[in-house]
Amino acid sequence: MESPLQRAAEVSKEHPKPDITFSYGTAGFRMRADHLDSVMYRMGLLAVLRSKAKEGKVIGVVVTASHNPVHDNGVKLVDPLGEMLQPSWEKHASELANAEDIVEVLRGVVEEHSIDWNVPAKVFIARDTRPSGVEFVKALLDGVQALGGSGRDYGVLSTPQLHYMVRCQNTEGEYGEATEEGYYNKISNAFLDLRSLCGNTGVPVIKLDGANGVGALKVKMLAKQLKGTLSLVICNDGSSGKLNEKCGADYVKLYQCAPDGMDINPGDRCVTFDGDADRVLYFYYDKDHKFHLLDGDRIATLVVGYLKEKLDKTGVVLDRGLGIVQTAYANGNSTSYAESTLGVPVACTKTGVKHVHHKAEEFDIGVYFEANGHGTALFTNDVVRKMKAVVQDTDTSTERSKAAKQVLSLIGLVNQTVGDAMSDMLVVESILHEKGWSLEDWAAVYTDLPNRQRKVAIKNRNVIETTDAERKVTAPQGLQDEIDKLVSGYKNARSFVRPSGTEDIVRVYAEADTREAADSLALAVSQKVYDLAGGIGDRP
Ligand code: G16
Repeated sequence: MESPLQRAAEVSKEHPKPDITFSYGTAGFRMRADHLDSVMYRMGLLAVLRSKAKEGKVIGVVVTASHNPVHDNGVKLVDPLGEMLQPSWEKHASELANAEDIVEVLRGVVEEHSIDWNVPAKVFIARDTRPSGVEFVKALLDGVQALGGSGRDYGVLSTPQLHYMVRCQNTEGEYGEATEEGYYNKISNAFLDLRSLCGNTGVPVIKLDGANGVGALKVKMLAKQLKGTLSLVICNDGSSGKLNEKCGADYVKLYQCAPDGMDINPGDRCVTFDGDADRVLYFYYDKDHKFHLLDGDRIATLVVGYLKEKLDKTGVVLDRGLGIVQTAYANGNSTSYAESTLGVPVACTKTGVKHVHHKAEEFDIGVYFEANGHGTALFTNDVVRKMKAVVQDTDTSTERSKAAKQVLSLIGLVNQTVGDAMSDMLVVESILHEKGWSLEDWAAVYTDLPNRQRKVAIKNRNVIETTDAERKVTAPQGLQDEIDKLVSGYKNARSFVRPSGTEDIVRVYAEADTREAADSLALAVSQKVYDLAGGIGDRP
């Protein structure tokens, strides 16, 4: 009889590998969709081995290229508690994607992890709205079936919804029901609980940029369960525009302007999702028609400030405390506000949810947000236990009991597996509603240092090497000295460069005391990258 490995090799002929080197980047494999068929098939194979290695727990696979243009696609694996794939398995993913002989690599993984072929494997799959995703799910299922695993295809879901399904299934329903309806029920119930505990009235009107992606579809379904507590005007819902084209959270953050496809008046409360709805940002125009962005740093400080206030009211003491995790992109003023005004410790990691998430687990309540709007909050069981004890032991009419109930409802509302645009938006809405804040009130809490991000195309982005949570360059030689020299010419300035793990470019970030200074520093650093690291195309 044919062995599973022989079968995998046989079916692999239907998914030939192109002459390309693949690498598991910031959020899995990501590139032009035309090159990805073999990678999809092979990730189906790997998901089966991962599931077997985790005693038959469900492993998730998401077919998405998130913020990238529609002609790209990508794939990433999701571990049993809905978190990103364990970093030590990323090397297996890259080796398998690049292998000429897949049997050798598969055998190596089986031996290294002492995988028992008798353990049944289960894989949950979902995709975003990219047309190429349909065939890719078939390729993935071919991989899953070739190694004898069972696959469940959820069709189109937001990325965080698939993360949620995986966790629900592996915790036997403790986290929620592993269905789309279960997802909407869980977060809408928690949101309505928070609304009822706050007592304030009013129905905020939100103008939402859905990036012409999956978030626009799914938020419509969520809205039906919110019982009129929010009014959502959904723009860029995919009915005409292209995915992520001049819209979506990445575009808004990068260009610091409103997306196309929205009719905005001064003071309107505007929200933008990215293409797979795992990032969210707020923005508005003031009465002088000046654009204001409320980014991931701003959301993190809002959530942490709220939780700190509630913790103080409950009197609960946490051994590992409350903290924020940021990346090098965090605005310098958000870090100072968190540390000095809120009195909360701030940790910094490399870019990527996989890094910030693990760091946040070091706190009892770890709130992580990347400036680009990707983030969530993590709570240990100890927090839940202590809050429940306060509710049980305290007169329900007291502020102390109410605060504990609010924390528990917030925990129900947050998607603890990964950043989730829909759930995060409801978290922000809950806090703003309770405080009675407009976006202007929220923006007034601290002032961002003007900042600018740019992209530079170079021949091989891997020539750029970094250290110190990506804040310093170690190669090419001399580049960091040049950046330091440039930065010293500006006030309150900071700049760094790093290769993107999702696009074939180098990212440049600069902040300084004025808009002009931040723009000019970002340009000057981009030119140095172009000159010293092998720039291609037009010089910035
Ligand atoms: C992904 C990751 C994020 C990361 C972003 C950009 O987001 O999940 O953690 O910040 O890529 O990464 P890079 O700068 O390496 O290109 P998304 O929303 O695109 O999946």
